[in-house]
Amino acid sequence: MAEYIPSTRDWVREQVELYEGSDGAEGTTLRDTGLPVIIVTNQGNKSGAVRKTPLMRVKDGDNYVLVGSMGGAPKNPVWVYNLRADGSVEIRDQAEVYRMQVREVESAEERARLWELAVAAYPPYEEYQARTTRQIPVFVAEPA
Ligand code: F42
Repeated sequence: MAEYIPSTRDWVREQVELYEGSDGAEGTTLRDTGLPVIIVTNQGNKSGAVRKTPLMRVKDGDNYVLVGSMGGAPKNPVWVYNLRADGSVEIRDQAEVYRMQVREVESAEERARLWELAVAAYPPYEEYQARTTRQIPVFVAEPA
């Protein structure tokens, strides 16, 4: 089993600890928004270490949509490069943990449909896209 390297950001690391430590009973929403969050566990593409990233929960049937928004920052979050390199992940949604395969959404049509779902689940995504010139990457995680 590879070593787990927690996020360098306190609030992110603490959310992962609370969420996983309570088996998905606590820490499952984004701060006081009440909106649900999932935890994506994957491998770092350089370190090979286990990485855990909380993301907003956007569902499309049995699939999850992963949005690399990082608050509209100019650069992609690092996890985007990890998932491009290796799409094999585990997704925790409250008490359930699923093995999933992630692919980046390439077609404009599919992206438009999933982006709409994402904004419906978490409206600030729209503002984040307006804040940056990069196109925010969108991934879909499907049951492995
Ligand atoms: N971020 C989003 O982009 N979208 C969301 O919907 C979202 C929701 C959300 C909800 C709750 C919450 O607590 C956080 C949320 N975040 C959301 C923030 C998200 O969890 C990440 O913190 C954020 O996207 C930044 O991701 P990051 O991968 O850039 O993380 C940074 C801060 C980080 O900790 N990086 C590590 C580090 O040490 O700097 C990761 C390093 C890493 O993965 N290294 C790779 C390796 O091999 O191990 C190498 C990578 C390379 O290619 O260089």
